[in-house]
Amino acid sequence: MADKKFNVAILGATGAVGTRLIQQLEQSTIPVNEVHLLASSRSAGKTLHFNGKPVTVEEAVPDSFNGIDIVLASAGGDVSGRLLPEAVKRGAVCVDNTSHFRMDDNVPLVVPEVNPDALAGHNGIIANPNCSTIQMVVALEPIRAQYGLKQVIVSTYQAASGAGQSAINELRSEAQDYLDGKPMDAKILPVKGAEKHYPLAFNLLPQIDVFEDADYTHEEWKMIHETKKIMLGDKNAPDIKVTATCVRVPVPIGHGETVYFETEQQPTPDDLRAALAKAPGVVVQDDPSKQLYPQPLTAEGKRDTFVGRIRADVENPGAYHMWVVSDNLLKGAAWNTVQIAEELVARDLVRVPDGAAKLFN
Ligand code: NAP
Ligand code: 3JN
Repeated sequence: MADKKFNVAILGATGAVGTRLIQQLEQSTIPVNEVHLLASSRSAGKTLHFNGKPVTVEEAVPDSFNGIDIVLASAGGDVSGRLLPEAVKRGAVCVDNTSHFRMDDNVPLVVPEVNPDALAGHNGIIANPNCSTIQMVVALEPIRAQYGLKQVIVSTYQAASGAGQSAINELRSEAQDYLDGKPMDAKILPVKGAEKHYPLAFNLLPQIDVFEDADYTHEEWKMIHETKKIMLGDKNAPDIKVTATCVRVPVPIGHGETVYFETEQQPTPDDLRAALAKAPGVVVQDDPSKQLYPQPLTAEGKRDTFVGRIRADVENPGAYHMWVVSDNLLKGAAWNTVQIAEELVARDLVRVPDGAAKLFN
């Protein structure tokens, strides 16, 4: 096993996340034998590169997974729902970046800094959480582990790239039109296919994805349920109360979050800084005297989650604020996905248990 090299397929390889999956795999500790780059028929035949060598993009079909050991998937929930069971049937272990399998009881939802042991009983599919959830739980887990956690109230400031390459393009062309004094033409945000579209450039959109129960958006419900599944193993766990407001901001890359939380004990802000400073994947940037705090521009291209503005709520003992920023396409998507795959390799878990494929039929 020590010398094994893995055949890896990247599903959605041409997308905003997929291109970063290629880079993160190139920089990973995973010993790669062959890499297969899969997308839709639209991109079949295009040339991308892996470690400097050209690789032709293939149309993703069930037989694309013959002989594949690891699938890194980021081509949307419907594609994962259709193709990942086929990959598992053919013996490939899949790390899925979409929401399709996240709440399935047979599927671990994993952030390696928080719940890596959930990988142990996997059935061939492991889910990568939503980007906004990942960076929040990376910052909250060291606090929960040391001081207990009762409640979380989060507001997000989410970059355009969370909605795909087409949303980044839309933000750029709207910004140019605004500066040129022309009308802005919104066709994608806040949600592709919705009845109304609004410009994001020079604006804020308090809607990410569609509206659902209790007037929360789908993105807000994802943050609530995913946080509970990752931290407590149950999407409805009552032990930590979580509520969210998700807002799209005119930033290309890098999600910000104000996280207000209440702990069981009453640490000082310095205690919280110390707990975060030694936590894996976290970089504390918190010095008001030097105007040091995390920003999307400085987080872009990095794998870490950056935390600053840590302070107590002076009118509510045991409650605190912090500001959390991360590259949504890396720690929020491609890096977390590849990091899960690294963990599977390190733990000798790149195998599909007998009979697992039927769980996803
Ligand atoms: P994107 O830039 O629009 O890229 C979509 C990718 O999916 C492209 O490679 C596209 O290939 C491929 N694709 C589309 N339809 C396909 C099909 N029928 N068969 C095979 N491949 C197909 O989107 P993105 O931002 O990379 O996001 C992709 C997905 O990743 C999202 O839908 C979402 O599920 C997930 N995501 C997760 C997070 C997170 O929070 N963890 C964040 C962002 C995205 P073509 O080039 O052929 O069109
Ligand atoms: O909008 C963002 O900033 C994050 C978006 C994530 C996303 C976009 C389209 C589809 C997801 C996701 O991963 O939660 C999905 C999805 O797979 O449901």
